[in-house]
Amino acid sequence: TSATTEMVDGQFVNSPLDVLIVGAGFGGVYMLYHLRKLGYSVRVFEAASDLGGVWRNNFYPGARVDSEVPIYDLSLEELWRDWTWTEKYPGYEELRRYFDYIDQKLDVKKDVSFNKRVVTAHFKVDIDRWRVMADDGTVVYPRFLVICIGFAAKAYTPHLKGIERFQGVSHHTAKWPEKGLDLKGKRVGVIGTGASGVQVIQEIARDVEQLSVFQRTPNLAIPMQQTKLDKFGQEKMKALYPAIFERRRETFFGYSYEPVTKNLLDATASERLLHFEEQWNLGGFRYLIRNYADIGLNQAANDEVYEFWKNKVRERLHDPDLQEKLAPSIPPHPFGAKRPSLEQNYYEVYNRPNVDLIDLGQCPITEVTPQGILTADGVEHKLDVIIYATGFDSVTGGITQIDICGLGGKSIKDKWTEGVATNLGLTTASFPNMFFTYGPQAPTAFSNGPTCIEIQGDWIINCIKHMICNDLTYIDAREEAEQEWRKQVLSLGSMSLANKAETSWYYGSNIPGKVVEPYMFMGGVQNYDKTITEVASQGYVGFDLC
Ligand code: N01
Repeated sequence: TSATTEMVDGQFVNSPLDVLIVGAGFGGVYMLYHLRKLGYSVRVFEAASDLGGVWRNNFYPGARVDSEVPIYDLSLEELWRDWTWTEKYPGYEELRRYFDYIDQKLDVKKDVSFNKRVVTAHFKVDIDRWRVMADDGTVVYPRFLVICIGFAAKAYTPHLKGIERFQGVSHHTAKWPEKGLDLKGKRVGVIGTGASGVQVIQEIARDVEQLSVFQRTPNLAIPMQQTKLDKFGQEKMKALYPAIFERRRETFFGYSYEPVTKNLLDATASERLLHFEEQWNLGGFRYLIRNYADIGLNQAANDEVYEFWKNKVRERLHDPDLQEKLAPSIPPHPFGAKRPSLEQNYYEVYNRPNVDLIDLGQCPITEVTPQGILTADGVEHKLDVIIYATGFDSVTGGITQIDICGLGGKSIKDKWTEGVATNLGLTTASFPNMFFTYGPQAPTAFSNGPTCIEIQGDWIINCIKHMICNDLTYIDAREEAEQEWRKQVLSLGSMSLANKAETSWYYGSNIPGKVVEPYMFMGGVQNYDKTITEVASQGYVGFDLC
């Protein structure tokens, strides 16, 4: 076979691929739809057995999205015109149905190869193509490689002493068993109280015999204010959808709302109180995002936001000891430094007699035993099931676990050992014709997912089109441009109060040994969009094209 002959699903294919997309979640599907429409040959390799990306792997009990619809929709009218959600914050089952519907409408699955985890991607200078191999040995040679694996593609389970000796059942939330797990009547331990932990805890507490929550840092969770949605209401709203989708690109976090422009310290006490109450009752991320302009930068303003939050939470807890553990007098970190979860009945769960909160700050885990978890006070918490809600080697972990080699045979993992370097959070120098979405040095977790994905996706699509239309072979980032971008990302990250959290996946400090630095662009979605659009319209300054 010649170097450009491809094998897809065991078949040799004669026409070489223009683009290989890795991942069939929101990003992959969006890219596939548009690139295919432009007439390019495109294939998607997806490690899971179906569409859905993060919603394929994260289906622990209670898994649901923390962004409201339609903000969380793809903006394609072909999709939203006939689709109706049943809840403002849909659960994973409904999100999976949404992906089935996407397939029905856009016929995407015919171009997706499932159960194909990409393991290597090497750039071949002799043929100006990538050689990409999946774990089943399938090899393709695309001209362009677009990685759409999201920020949570590599789950993290801590190396606890004795972990392998546990005789019960244990699962990471992002590796939930496909056939489900019956927790009724079981003694269950949950380690971790991030977004995944909060959701699983509030969902399973009523069903299990005993729930032991191992908390290292309390989550400063805020009310979701879940709402049922009906068809009639949504149909009426649809007239506004185009404006909503346009608006979400113009806001700091990619939602349709912004912080108020006033600083908290300039508002009167009664004004603050009313504003806090209003955002709290509207729910979602409003108490964070629609709060005063200075809460992310000014500690005194932030302290007041924390105080209101603490009092609200304490009202819901019966026991003073629990109040102090879950809503401490001294904030564990500035409010919003770690992502607050959206909760429904999270705090009430701790008033239940079958729920125990183990504060690891006071009493750390010593080891996992065959029967459960031993803490430093000598108590062995006997368990049938351990749920690791311990997060991810986020943002870079999913990319660096693939053996990706660019020019000169250097791997991306080696390139990023001292810190990440990308140009605009879209490409990295010496890896020509390779792009990524919803990854490092882009707004990513500081944006609503689909907003960031569409902004970056459009840029990549236009870039590929520009390359093909102008008969260009390569686009590669210039090192000086990526050093400039890195400087900006680090500088924005160091100004934010977010860097005051001790362990945070925003900075990589949740993973032992990972370089601690801001992993995402915190300068605002609208500014990001403007910057990358300008770079393209000025003829891709900061890139070499030939
Ligand atoms: O992960 P996390 P996640 N011993 O890293 C604890 C998105 N998401 O899966 O805070 C004991 O936030 C750790 O403790 P600490 C969302 O963007 C979205 O929950 O480091 N504990 C923390 O409590 C989110 O931000 C949705 O002190 C240990 C927890 O484990 C991101 O994914 C749902 C430990 C990890 O929390 C990640 O969320 C789910 C150890 N050795 C996820 N190591 C929705 O949209 C870690 N922890 C709803």
